[in-house]
Amino acid sequence: MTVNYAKEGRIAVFTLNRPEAFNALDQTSLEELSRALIDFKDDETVWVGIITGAGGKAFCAGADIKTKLPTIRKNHGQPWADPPTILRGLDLWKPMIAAINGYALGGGLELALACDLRIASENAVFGCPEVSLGLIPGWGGTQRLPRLIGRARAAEIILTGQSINALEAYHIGLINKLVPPEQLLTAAREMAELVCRQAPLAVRAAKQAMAQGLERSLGDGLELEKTLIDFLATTEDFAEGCDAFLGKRKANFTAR
Ligand code: CO8
Repeated sequence: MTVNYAKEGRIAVFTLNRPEAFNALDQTSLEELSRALIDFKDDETVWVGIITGAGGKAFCAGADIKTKLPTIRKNHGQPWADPPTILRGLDLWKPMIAAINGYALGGGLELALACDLRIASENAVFGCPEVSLGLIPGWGGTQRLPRLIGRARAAEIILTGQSINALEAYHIGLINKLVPPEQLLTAAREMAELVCRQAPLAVRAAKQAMAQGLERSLGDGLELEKTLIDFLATTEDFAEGCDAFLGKRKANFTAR
């Protein structure tokens, strides 16, 4: 398999598995990733996803330059043809954590940007080298990077094509947490466990409100927030959360 997909309790772990090509995404890995993400989306037993790369060197070195990039020329002018993933085409409100264990370049950085939280090992390297190939970050990078770190920083990374190290990425807000390589997956699991302790429908509504709200006016975003509150008001987990607080006990959430 080019993408390993495992469920560990409430957590689903996606591991890009082409270490010989620095986990570059070819058509097969995109299709396998798409199938795994759709399963994760539909499976009520798993609440939070972690995505990482196999081998110690790379999270993902982007689109496969040998086999994937030539299809761009072939498909030019055609409707979007990549399988639905968090890069594009799949609305997934369950939270995703990127555990970045080395190079996150081009489409690899874009995959991390499509996650909600990013934890990186100290040896991680980030960059968008697409302009050096005559391309632009085309899996959402030109849109998500400036929204995340601001236009000036994003322009520097995208227009120069130069990489930055993990410490710099941390300082500019590209990643949430920086850890030694051997602690990366533990740190990602700890963060996932923290999210799993919260009411899952509320977590998903919060993700949806943030993601869709960023594309709307403040007024429309506040309306969206109200719609989601109206939905959460009817859930068993809302009653359970309040009841547990007042009863000074731990809440038992069921995603209902
Ligand atoms: N695609 C295919 N193979 C790759 C890729 C890649 N992106 N990156 C690395 N590899 C392969 C190398 O070809 C090499 O294979 P082999 O051993 O068979 O020659 C192996 O991985 C190891 O690579 P290196 O020997 O180069 O290892 P180094 O340690 O010297 O360098 C780097 C590691 C810095 C990661 C280097 O390999 C590199 O610069 N890779 C390319 C990174 C890059 O340019 N990424 C952007 C790709 S374009 C993209 O992502 C566009 C996304 C949007 C697409 C939109 C579609 C519609």
